[in-house]
Amino acid sequence: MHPHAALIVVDVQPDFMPGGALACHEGDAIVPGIDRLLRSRPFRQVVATQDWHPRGHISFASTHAGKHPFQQMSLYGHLQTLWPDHCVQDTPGAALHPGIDWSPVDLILRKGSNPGVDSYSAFQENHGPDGQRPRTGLAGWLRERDVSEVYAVGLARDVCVLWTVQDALAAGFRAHVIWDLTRPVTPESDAATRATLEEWGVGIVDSASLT
Ligand code: VGL
Ligand code: ZN
Repeated sequence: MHPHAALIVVDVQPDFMPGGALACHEGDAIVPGIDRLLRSRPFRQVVATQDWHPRGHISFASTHAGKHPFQQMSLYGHLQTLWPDHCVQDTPGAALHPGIDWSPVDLILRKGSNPGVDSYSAFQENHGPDGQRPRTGLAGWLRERDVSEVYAVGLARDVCVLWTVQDALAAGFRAHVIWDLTRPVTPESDAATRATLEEWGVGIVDSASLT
């Protein structure tokens, strides 16, 4: 393992598990592998993100009269997918998944708490009303700790993991996805996700190759 690598564990929360409010396909399958990876801790730093929305969040279909989950709408000039209510602050579905021992995590980053802006990536919020994407400070936090490359696991492969990796690259980090420790909201998107990652120069690796 590269001595300057960090692991980012994205949104491993009950609401993204099968039976949850916004289920990822086979989302639960990644839980034991992430727990094992955290125990062996082959990374300099470990960051976990936690999707953490207030009630009535702008990304919830229920917030918009006549809209349905998974519909898209234009928001501040960008396409916003509308989701079922999920990861509402202080509900059990928003907890960090109880099947993982989170004690090796150095930083837990909550995102999506701005009621009017969605936040997929660990590095930046989605576009806000002023057209900006406010930074979370994670890039600086990692640089201060001599991190130059990141490995991403978690949920969802086609949404928050993908956006996190894209912003990691934009912030100047090398990026890898541990493919077998991610799962998508939309399994049909897998081929496109893989092609996009390859085009960006993101390393696609298997967890077995890390230990
Ligand atoms: C996510 C949709 C909405 C994710 C979060 O974690 O990928 N997707 N909020
Ligand atoms: Zn969300």
